[in-house]
Amino acid sequence: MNHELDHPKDTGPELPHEDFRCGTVALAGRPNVGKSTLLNALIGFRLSIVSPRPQTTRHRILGIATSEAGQILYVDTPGLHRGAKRAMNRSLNRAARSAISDVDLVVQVIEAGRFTDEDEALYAALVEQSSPRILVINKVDLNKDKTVMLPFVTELVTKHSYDEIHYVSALKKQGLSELEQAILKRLPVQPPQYADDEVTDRSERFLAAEMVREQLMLRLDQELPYATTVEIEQFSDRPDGIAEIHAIIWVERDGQKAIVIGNGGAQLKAIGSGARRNMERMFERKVFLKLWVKVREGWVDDENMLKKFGYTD
Ligand SMILES: Nc1nc2c(ncn2[C@@H]2O[C@H](COP(=O)(O)OP(=O)(O)OP(=O)(O)O)[C@@H](O)[C@H]2O)c(=O)[nH]1
Ligand SMILES: [Mg+2]
Repeated sequence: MNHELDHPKDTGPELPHEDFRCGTVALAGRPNVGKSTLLNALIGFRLSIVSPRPQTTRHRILGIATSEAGQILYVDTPGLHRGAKRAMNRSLNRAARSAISDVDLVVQVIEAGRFTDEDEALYAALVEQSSPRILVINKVDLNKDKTVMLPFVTELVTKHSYDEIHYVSALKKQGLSELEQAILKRLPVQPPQYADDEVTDRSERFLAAEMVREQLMLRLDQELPYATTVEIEQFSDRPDGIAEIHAIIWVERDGQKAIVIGNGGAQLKAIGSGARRNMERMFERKVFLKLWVKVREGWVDDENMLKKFGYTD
């Protein structure tokens, strides 16, 4: 599998058959509704990082699903949220907003039984776009009592207009093939933009940073994950076939550094081995991962630092 492709091909392959479809689909929604879980389920590959915490995704991430019928270019996005006071949060919202324009279709993901002010704000932004929109009601596995869904959806559609509504469990992989069919039929007939074995346009370097960040989201408490980011300082393939990766975990304060390292380095070791395991699975080779923790005061509020750390989209 080639994860390294940075640019789409100049000339795509021949049209496999005359009604082959290809287009871009944004997965949008407020934080934590399951957009990244859905992306991974739809492409059949664990590409985008997932955690139980809101604001896990910080970048737009392209995931490619190619079948006989077509090629769907899914764009996972940071959760659109309100009251974004810090520069980092504003950057997340900018990335989310830019990802919903210039696409062939938007899938708005919500949680079963809940339509919050943030869902409403996203809907208002979608109405301003001309692209068709599908509502995905995710996490239906959590609703044991199915009868409560009917009044919820009835109420929803009196005030909102969607081209289609789908009930899905991204976690349990339910309702996905119907959703895929609905998406595909709304995409333009055109040749694929990527080779059929490609899953993303993101580099291994980017994905390595994400996998360290996923461990931070999973293992650190309270606000600490939001004070961290990851920079890959070195990514090189050694002659023995091992990928050597050096990453810096940036935090805002000395006290945070001590917590990330943990007692006798135990926390940092757990972060490293969790990330390394996932990298080896994704990169299909052995990984030697070295981590450092460094302090950069106020980076979360500093536009220039955000740029340096890759938050530019
Ligand atoms: N029960 C259940 N949990 C789900 C489902 N889909 C996602 N989750 C869980 O919801 C949490 C958030 O999932 P993510 O995929 O990270 O959500 P997201 O919308 O990408 O969140 P942000 O990146 O923060 O905007 C995780 O704990 C997932 O396991 C589902 O269908 N059912
Ligand atoms: Mg996400």
